[in-house]
Amino acid sequence: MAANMMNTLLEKLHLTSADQGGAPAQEPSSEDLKELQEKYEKAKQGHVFAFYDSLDTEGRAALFDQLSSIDPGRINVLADKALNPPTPSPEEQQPSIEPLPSSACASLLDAAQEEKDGWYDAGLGHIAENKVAVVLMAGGQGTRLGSSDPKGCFDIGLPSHKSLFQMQAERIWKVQQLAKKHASTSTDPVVPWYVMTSGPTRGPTEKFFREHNYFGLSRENVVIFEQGVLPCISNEGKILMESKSRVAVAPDGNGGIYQALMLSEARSDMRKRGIEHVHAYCVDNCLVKVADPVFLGFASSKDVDIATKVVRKRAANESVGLIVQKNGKPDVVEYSEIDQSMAEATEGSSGLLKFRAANIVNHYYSFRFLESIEQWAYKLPHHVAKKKIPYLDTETGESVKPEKPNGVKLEQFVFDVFPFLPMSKFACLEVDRKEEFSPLKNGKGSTEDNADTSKRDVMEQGARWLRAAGAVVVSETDTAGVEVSPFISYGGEGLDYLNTREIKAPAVIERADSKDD
Ligand code: UD2
Repeated sequence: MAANMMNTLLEKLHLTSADQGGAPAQEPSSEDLKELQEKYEKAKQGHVFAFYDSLDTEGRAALFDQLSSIDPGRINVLADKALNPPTPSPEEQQPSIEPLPSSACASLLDAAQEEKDGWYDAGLGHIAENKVAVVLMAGGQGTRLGSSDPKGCFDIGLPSHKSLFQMQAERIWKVQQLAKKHASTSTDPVVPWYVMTSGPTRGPTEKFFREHNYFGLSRENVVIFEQGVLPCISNEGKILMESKSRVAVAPDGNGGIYQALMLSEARSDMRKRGIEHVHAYCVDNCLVKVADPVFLGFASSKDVDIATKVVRKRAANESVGLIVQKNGKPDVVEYSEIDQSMAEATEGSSGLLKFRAANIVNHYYSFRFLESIEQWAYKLPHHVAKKKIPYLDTETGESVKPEKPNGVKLEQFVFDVFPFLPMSKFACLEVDRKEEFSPLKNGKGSTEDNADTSKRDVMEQGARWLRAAGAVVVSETDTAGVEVSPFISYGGEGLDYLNTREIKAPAVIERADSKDD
């Protein structure tokens, strides 16, 4: 991309070249410093330089570098919107919100087997032709889980003690093998894996992948990239300082994926490889079918730009977004923003929740759509999270740990791109929750969506697969279930060799000639 085009794009995204890993930080010239200080003074954010003179060279260079990558004028606009939300227009006040039209939906719970087989074969075909990539959203900080490690490193307690990252890597390996067999090709298909991290998760994630030798995948097919950050804002609209030489920042939300795909060169890498279909998914779902051939085949058969998987909402108060039709456009109402009456509304005599299409952060994109990121990424709204944000008081120089929310973090949501599409370019596939969704959200002591429920759901799935293959699963303890390695089976296929075998649960089926351990 020509330099001037890149600069125009960066301006549009309110980024500067300094943000693009430019030359190593140097202490600025007095003219450059003066220019930047004036820019911040003009935006009434001059307090960020309060301790500049007291910093050493390294501190000054770091602060100048960071401040150069932030546009204080834009931050003021976002902060003002966040702290003084504009009165919604009548259409926004009373949007027409309905479930998606049936024309945009399908369900694996009632689709004909031959239709599902058709999607599966088409999806394996795309993989065999090296047209499929996966993007893992792994920048979240797992605060509710209570672990400081990236969630993908988490061991949910399976007999194999595999991490979520390892399970996902092995599913990629297996689906490549299935595609190779399906296309009876001699070359190994490649599904490149783009792992999006954030500031806090990048280092530990890279280290974990290196230590595990990329879980058997080729290093050149695993691209770890980083999403952007946004400054934390005080309740008075001021940029908060984390220290004398650093602005307090937070990851810009999983909606930062679009800007990050473009700026990190991940998208260029996909283009070079001839990718046409992209599966983007959430790290914390232990049942996720990575590069799911059925989903890929379904979405490509409808020739949509975006498709999303949903499961039936478990209860009105479940913390999941809802896929809806808002003013005729595909949209998601996030759990943190839904009103109770809508969450509890039921449908006629069925008693089913009227809004039950639960978002599971499992999205398909046509690559051609990702080529248009420049045209709309900057339009994604920012959601506001009121938080207790430790900061440095620039009057006193004291670090403060607030007792109550003293500011806001701004984040973008990955699904806020949905309304940019006409309904004709969007599709929704309902899948079986027990086969495809068991999120790891909560820490010890919680009753759902935690490591125990994740382990239970993986083991129960394996036992179901074995029984369907004709094996007899007997359980000597109440920890029923069998872990079936992704190397053995991706979705329950290829287990016929266990027909009539007795398997004592708990067990791990790890090798084709597996003895139950
Ligand atoms: C997400 C969905 C919610 C529902 C729920 C189901 C969004 C915005 N909300 O809520 O609708 O589907 O999951 O489990 O998707 N992430 C990043 N960078 C960030 C923040 C998050 O990569 O800055 C990743 C995170 O690592 C995870 C995914 O996005 O893979 C979802 O993030 P979360 O678990 O924090 O989202 P949650 O549970 O609030």
